[in-house]
Amino acid sequence: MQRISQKIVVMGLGYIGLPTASMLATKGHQVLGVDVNEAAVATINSGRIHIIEPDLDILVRSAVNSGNLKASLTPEEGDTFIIAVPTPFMEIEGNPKAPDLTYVEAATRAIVPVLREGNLVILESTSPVGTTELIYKIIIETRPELAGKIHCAHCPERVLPGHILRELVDNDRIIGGLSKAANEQARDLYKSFCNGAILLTDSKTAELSKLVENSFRDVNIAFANELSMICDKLGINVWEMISLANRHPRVNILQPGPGVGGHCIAVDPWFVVAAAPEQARLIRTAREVNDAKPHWVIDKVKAKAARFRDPVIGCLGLTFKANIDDMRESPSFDIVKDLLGQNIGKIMACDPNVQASKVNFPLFDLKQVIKEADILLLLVDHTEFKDIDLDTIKDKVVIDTKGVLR
Ligand code: SAJ
Repeated sequence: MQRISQKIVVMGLGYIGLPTASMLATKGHQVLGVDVNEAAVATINSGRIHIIEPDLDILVRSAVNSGNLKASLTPEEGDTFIIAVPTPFMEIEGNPKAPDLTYVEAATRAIVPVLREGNLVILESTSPVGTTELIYKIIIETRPELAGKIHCAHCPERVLPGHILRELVDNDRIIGGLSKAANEQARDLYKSFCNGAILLTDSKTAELSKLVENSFRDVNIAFANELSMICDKLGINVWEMISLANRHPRVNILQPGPGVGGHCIAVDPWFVVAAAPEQARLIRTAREVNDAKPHWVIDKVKAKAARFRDPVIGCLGLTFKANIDDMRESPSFDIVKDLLGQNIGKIMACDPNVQASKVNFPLFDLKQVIKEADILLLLVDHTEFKDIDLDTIKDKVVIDTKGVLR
């Protein structure tokens, strides 16, 4: 491990920026975390956190208490700048799923005035191919005297929400620099906290490999979701069938669900499609299959509800995956919202991880839902739902999108 202390400015204090900034601070670097959210800046400066992630509160507290981590609304001079801001999609020129680089561009423009010769600018945000070059261009347009004297690299984040701190240290990292010097400087920085291999390449290869990792997972989940619909048509238990097929030494099918959520896997494949629409046919189709799955689930519920006079429909889960509180791009949340507008019966939504103030419809306690529901729709495999006593629901119609109530 290298232990050369640096002054590091981290732009964006969300699910990636905050853990990275805190990790660097606890390794002895002087870190300034910058965010546009005033409340988040104040919370972090008081040693607390504004997002939910296991053990992050402890890491942030220790980083702030050590004096090595400070949060601010504006950047200052430093040695290295890390950009970790969102890259969602938006409608641009008729393409409804085009990459939105507004935040990356704004973060870059914010650091331009404080950059110095020899600085390293690292883009961690998942980005379309060519974004690292774009950052360099933006810098040089305003500060032409820095041409050839600023180093830029893409180092895509690859951590899994729920396991961020462990994966931040253990995962291999890809670094794609615009120059050899950029690669070497970035490698030395990541070596200060990363136990995984550090793999050097060029910026475009690094950008595409990150997008492809998430597209790979999306395509494989689409395969599982397609199988769930085929099995439903043929009257076959998809969970049993997949577990049997997976006993083949070279088969590893993922699990079906109500659709694909989160801010990464449901988004990043579109960046590949936007860059090569004619070639990315499988990647586009996988997105379409996964995006269609919530509608298939809604139709299932409507068909079952039609058999009752005034059905009570218990919906278990709102988040985009198990044991987190994150509802971004969550198919479960979208399904519940849709059912609430359908006038097909009483909808009782339940999620032990979601605070009532975070949604604009009533939430019910699990026990009450189990007692009152005619139809139980399981949408998220939270631990609390896995622990449901099957005897208590044996008289109900169960639509189990995650295969846990078996
Ligand atoms: N899902 C399924 N079936 C499965 C696995 C997942 O339906 O067998 C669904 C989940 O329920 C969820 C969605 O897919 O709705 C995505 O969940 P996830 O756990 O697969 O991934 P994320 O979005 O939490 O994190 C991903 C990770 N990428 C890969 O595993 C290739 C993570 O390593 C990335 O850092 C992260 O995206 C990111 O930030 O890009």
